[in-house]
Amino acid sequence: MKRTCVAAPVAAPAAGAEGPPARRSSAGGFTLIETAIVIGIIGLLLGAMLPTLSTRYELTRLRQARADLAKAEEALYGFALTHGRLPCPDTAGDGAEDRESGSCRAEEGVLPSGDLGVARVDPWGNDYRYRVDAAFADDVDGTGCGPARVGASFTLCSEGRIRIADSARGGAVIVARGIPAVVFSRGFNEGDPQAALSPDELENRSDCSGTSPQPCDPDLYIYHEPTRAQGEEFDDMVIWLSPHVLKNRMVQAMKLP
Ligand SMILES: [Ca+2]
Ligand SMILES: [Ca+2]
Ligand SMILES: [Ca+2]
Ligand SMILES: [Ca+2]
Repeated sequence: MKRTCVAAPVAAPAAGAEGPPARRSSAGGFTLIETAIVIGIIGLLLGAMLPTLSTRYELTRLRQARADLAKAEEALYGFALTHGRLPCPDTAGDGAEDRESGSCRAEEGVLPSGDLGVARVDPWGNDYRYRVDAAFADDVDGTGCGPARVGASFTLCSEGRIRIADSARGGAVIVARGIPAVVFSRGFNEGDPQAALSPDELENRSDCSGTSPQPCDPDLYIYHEPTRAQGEEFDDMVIWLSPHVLKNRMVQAMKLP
């Protein structure tokens, strides 16, 4: 007679009864505590890396601004060789210089980036500013210091009115004088309502009217290294055209004398 073996059924644990202790399967997986520890370590590492990343990002933006300003300077020299004068500022926000009857509509405004073929906005999202001595940008030959060549807005003896100093306070050193044009970025703190504007930053504002928070000179611009010292905060980036380089290039191109 054939006999059949039947396995006895395994009894399921009764509801509410405690089973054997939970063990991680050999297939892997993490317990809740291990996952929390890993997340904590990743958080600490990211926290340590963020300041470094932020500094690198800011350095990249500074380098970009310096490159943009250098390109704008070269473009201004090129514009002078082509037109016999410097461009006027853009006051209407379309990237083109704004002139009226052969003169600039204003001496300070936005860099006429479209006419120059350069970047209009700095790495912090604000327009590059441009200031020109209008005598170097009008259609009138010369600046009253001598006979001028037809088609040139200035002569070898022409002097710009703009000055660059290392401070807005008394006793400042004049870094450069007789300057025909300035291009600048107002830096990272432009547009930050929490930013404190130091006297040096206020001096680089275009508004020297009675509503200005401090008396300022429209022909004076401040240039020095950036600083975060309290009350002296300064991050503007300023470049200017040397009148001698400008005239030298005009002579080499036979636009002067
Ligand atoms: Ca315009
Ligand atoms: Ca002129
Ligand atoms: Ca600034
Ligand atoms: Ca000023």
